[in-house]
Amino acid sequence: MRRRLAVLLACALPLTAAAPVSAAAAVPVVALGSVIPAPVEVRPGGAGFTVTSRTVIEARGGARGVAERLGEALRLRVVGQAPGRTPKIALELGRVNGKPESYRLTVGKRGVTLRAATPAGLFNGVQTLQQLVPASGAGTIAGGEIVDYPRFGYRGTMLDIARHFHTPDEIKRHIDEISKFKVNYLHLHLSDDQGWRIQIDSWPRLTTVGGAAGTGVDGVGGGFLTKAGYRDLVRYAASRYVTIVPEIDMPGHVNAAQVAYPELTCDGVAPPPRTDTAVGYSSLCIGSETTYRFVEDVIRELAAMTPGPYLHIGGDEAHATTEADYLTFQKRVLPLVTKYGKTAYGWNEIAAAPEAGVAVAQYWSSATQNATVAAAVANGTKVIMSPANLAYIDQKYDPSTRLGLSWAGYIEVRKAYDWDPGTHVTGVPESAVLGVEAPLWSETLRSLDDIEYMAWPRLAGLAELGWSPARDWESFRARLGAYGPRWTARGVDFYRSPQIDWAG
Ligand code: TNX
Repeated sequence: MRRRLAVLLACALPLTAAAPVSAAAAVPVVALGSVIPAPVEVRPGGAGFTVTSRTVIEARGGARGVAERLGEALRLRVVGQAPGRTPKIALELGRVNGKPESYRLTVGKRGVTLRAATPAGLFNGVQTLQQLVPASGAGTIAGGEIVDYPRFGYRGTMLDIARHFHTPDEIKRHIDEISKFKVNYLHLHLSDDQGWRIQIDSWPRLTTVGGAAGTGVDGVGGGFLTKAGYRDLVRYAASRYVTIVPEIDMPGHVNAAQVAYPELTCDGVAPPPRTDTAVGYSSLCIGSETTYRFVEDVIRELAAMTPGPYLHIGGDEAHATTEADYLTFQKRVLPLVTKYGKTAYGWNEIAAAPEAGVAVAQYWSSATQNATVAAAVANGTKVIMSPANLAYIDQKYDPSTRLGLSWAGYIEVRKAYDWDPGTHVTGVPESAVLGVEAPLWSETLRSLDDIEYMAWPRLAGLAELGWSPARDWESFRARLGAYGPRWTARGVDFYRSPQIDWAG
């Protein structure tokens, strides 16, 4: 059994990996290059290190928090200083190479040393280290050194909790999983036509009505986050070095808000609640001052409970708003986000507004938007890449996928992996790209299993596009196949793509 695992891991070695140093030994040896996302530099060499129950974790000062988490995960003791020859994993804060989030991991006979300039860098290194400890818990990490840092500062995914409310516990479990791949932003789509999911004190009916039982697609996705619940999620995410990006979608996708507050429509009449999946039929009343009082209240309250830099104001598919009204709206609303200390972030339609020069545009739609986005970039707008036909992890893998939609096409694992965010849109150079995000819309999703099945393994590939400097499908494919048993061991429901040779 052990031998079989060793052989499987050996077969899965990517091009950059070391050969197993002790093929004859009974314990598996995990190559330094087997990690997802692929590290920037891997220099195999020297004796490896075997983690046993005698291994201690050594950490001082600012390294202690991350070390405690590693200790819990590996069930090892954490100490301030380990005596002389004790086999140890030492975590230390100190300069590596000046790159944000970087870390250096050195593996030798006596132990492992992980060094980073910041706790976020240490956390990244710990994610790498955990993938190097054999899934079985026993075994040897190959000797050598990794020096690693991300290509992009923003590696994100989005979860739609408007179409279906996913509970704080489900969101936390998802945060645990995404952070293992160094995904560091979680965008929460908090409002849409079918539901409103975040408590706003100055407009309480948004959640008492808009988040009530019976809201959501098919009327089965009710619920909302209280302010305390949201703050708790923000803290939980931060402890995994994940930043929450809240989104209130407007001026379209507002039916749930208008059901709760009919004064947000132009005729003052409440529309019927909607539980279907149509888009593009609702709009805030652009000429009404009530609209801007509402928007400012929401932005102010949301900004006050969000420590992260971004506040997403939606802006997509506003088909029930005229183009002129759309621009009028953005002219007032984009500066409001700045007023409350946040960077405005919106779907790529916001790029049409001159005020978007200080904002971030999330590229999702087809080539018809490219010229507008490129012009905005020339005016200072930064871009997050989420092209729907490649990065939308709510799309089916193939025609037989039970969950998901397919309007943007089928997205198998290779398709999600094999593109370049730095050159994808003409006129949007890598220097204007902050990173990559994989949105997960929830029209068809109900449970955590559903979330996981759509996210994994594609999100691992998109995380690699955001982190690693180069992509190599054959290498990724091999590393992914070897990773499968880790998901299985944690009970994560993933899609066993036929493109991958799954181990275990
Ligand atoms: C388009 S893409 C939407 C969402 C849907 C999604 C389903 C975008 C910015 N808007 O309203 O949920 O398609 O795939």
